[in-house]
Amino acid sequence: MPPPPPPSQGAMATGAANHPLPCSVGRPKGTNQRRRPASLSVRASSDANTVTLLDYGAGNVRSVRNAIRHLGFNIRDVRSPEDILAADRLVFPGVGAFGSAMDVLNRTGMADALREYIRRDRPFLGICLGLQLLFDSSEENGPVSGLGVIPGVVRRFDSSEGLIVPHIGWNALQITKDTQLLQGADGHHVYFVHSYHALPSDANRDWISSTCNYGESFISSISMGNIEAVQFHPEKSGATGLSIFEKFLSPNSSGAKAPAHRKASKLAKRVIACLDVRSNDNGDLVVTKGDQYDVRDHSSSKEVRNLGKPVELASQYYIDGADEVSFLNITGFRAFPLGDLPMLEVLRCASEKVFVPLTVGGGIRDFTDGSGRYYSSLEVASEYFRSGADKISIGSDAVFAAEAYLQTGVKTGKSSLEQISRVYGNQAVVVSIDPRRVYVKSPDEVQFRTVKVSSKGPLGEEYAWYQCTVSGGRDSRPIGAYELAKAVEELGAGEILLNCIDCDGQGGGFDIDLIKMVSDAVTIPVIASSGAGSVEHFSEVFEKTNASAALAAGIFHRKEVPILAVKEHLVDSGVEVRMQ
Ligand code: 1PR
Repeated sequence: MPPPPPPSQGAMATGAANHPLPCSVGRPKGTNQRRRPASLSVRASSDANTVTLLDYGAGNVRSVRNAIRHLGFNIRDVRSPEDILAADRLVFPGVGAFGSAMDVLNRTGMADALREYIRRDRPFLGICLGLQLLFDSSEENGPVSGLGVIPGVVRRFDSSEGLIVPHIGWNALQITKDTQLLQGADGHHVYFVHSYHALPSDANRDWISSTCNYGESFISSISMGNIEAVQFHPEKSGATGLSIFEKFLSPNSSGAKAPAHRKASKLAKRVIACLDVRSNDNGDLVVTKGDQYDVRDHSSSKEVRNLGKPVELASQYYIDGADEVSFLNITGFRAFPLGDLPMLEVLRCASEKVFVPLTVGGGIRDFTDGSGRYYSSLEVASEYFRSGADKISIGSDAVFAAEAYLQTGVKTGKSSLEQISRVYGNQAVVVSIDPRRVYVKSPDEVQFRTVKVSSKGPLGEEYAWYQCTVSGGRDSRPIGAYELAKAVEELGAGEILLNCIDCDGQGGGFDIDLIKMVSDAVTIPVIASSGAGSVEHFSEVFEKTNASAALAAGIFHRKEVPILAVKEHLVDSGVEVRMQ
C-alpha cells in the first residue's frame, strides 16, 4: 500500500489520482465514456480539451480530477518543470502543509517554473493551499517563505476567543473585483475547509477579487490578468463551484450561475444526508435504516431493510441540495473494511457524481487479517481517502482511545484518531458518537456529566447521562458522551457526529438536551443526528443548540421530507443555509 501523504493543515484530504476500474454506474451500458455536460460545446482539438494538473505528490487530489473530468476535460499531469511551462491551462490544487509543499516545489525546480509561468501571465488556477503558496510567507510551522508572487502573509485563525477552527463549511464571498471567474457566484455559498488564511493588506489589495468573513476578513480569492486562485474548494462547492471551474477551463463558456434567490452572508448551517450501508442477506450492498439501530424488518422475514442503492441515493441527495453526504459502513466493525471492496467501489463511483464533501465511516481501526498481515487504521483511512472520501468517521475505536486517554492522561499519539488527524489534518477526521440515555434521580449518582432532561424518565427521573456504546450500539462503555466529546477534541478530532440511539429512526425530533450539552462543551463543529421527523425539528436544533449541521436519514430515504423543504423552512425561520 502506498505511503500516506504528509500532514495537511487545512487542504482537503482527497482521494487518489487514479483507480483501476472505471466506474460504470450511471453510464450507458457497454461504454465507459464520460458524459459531457450539456452546456459544453465539443472542442476542435484535443489540446483545447486538456488541462494540466500540478499534483506534486504530497496528497490526493481525486475530487479535483473528478470535477475536471465531469466538465468534459482531459488531464495532463505535470512530471517536470518543463510541463508547467508548456501548459495551456494549469490547475494547482495545493495539498498538505505549506512548508512541505514549498520544500517539494523548491527541490524539484517547480517553484521557479511556477513563478515563470505566472510571470508570463499564463492561465492559472490555484486552489486552497494553491492560493496560499502564492504569498510571501506563511506562519504554518514557520515562518516559511512562499512563492512570493503576492505580497502578504498567511496566518492561522485565532481560536482563543472560541472561534471554531478549522473553518469548515459553506460561507459567503464578498466580491470586490469584477472577474469572469466569479461571475454569478455573488450571493452563493462556497465550501471552505482550512485553518490558515491569507490576510488582506494595502500591499495586496489590487490582487483581491473576493474576501470572506470568519472571525475576521480574509482573502477568499485573487485575480490578476490570467492568474486566479481561490481559498475555497470549487470541486466541492456543488453547482456554484463547478460553474466557477468551468469558467476557468473554458473561458467562453456560458456556465454562469443564476442569481441567488437569497443572498449568502455568512457561514451556513449544513444539512447532511446519511446513508447507513451494509450487505443484506443476499450479499448486496444496500442502504438500510434502523429503529434505535435495529435494521431488521419487524415482519416475520426479519430481513435487513433495503431502502435503495448507495450511489443512486447519494447522487440524488447531491442534486436535491444536501450540503454533505455521509456513508456509514455499519457492519465495518465486524469484518476487515478493506476486504469490503464493494464499499470502496461505492465511494469511488459516488465521488464521480457528488460534488459536495463525502464522509465515510465504519471499521476504521488496526487490523490483522487471517494470514497474519497487519494493517494500521491509517492504512484503512488512506484507502477510504484514495477511494474518494473527503473525511473519515471513527466510532468504536475513538471510544477506546478516549477511555485510555482519560485513564492515563497521556496522549500516546498511537490511536487511530491521533494518527489520522496528524497525517490528514483534523478537518478530515469526524468522531461518530453512539450514546444511549440513562436516567438518574440525581447528578450525584454518576461520575459522568448529566443534564436536566426536558421530559422526565419512566420513574420520574429528572436527569440523564448519555452512555457511549461501541459496535453499533451493541456494547455499552463506561464513558459519557460529554466526556468522550471533550477527550476526542483534545486527541485531534475535527468534528463530532452526535447520534442518539434512543431517538434514531423515531422521527420525534433531535435530542436537544444531549446536543446542547455537547455543542456547548467543544469548539469543533457538532453535527446533530438521530430523530429528525419534520422540517421543524431542524429549525429547533439550530435555535436551541450550537450545532453546526443537522443530519437525517429515514425521512430522506422514505421521501417523507425533501431536502429543499428543510432548507426553505430554515430560511423562513431565519437560519442561513446554502440554497442552490
Ligand atoms: O464503530 O468505527 O465501525 O463505526 C460504525 C459506524 O456505523 C458508526 O458511525 C455508527 O454510528 C454506525 N452504526 C453502526 N450500527 C448502526 C446501526 O444503525 N445499526 N448506524 C449504525 C448509525 C445512526 C445515524 C443515523 C441517524 C439518523 N446510524 O447515522 O443515520 O440516527 O437517522 P434518522 O434520521 O432516521 O433518525 P465504527
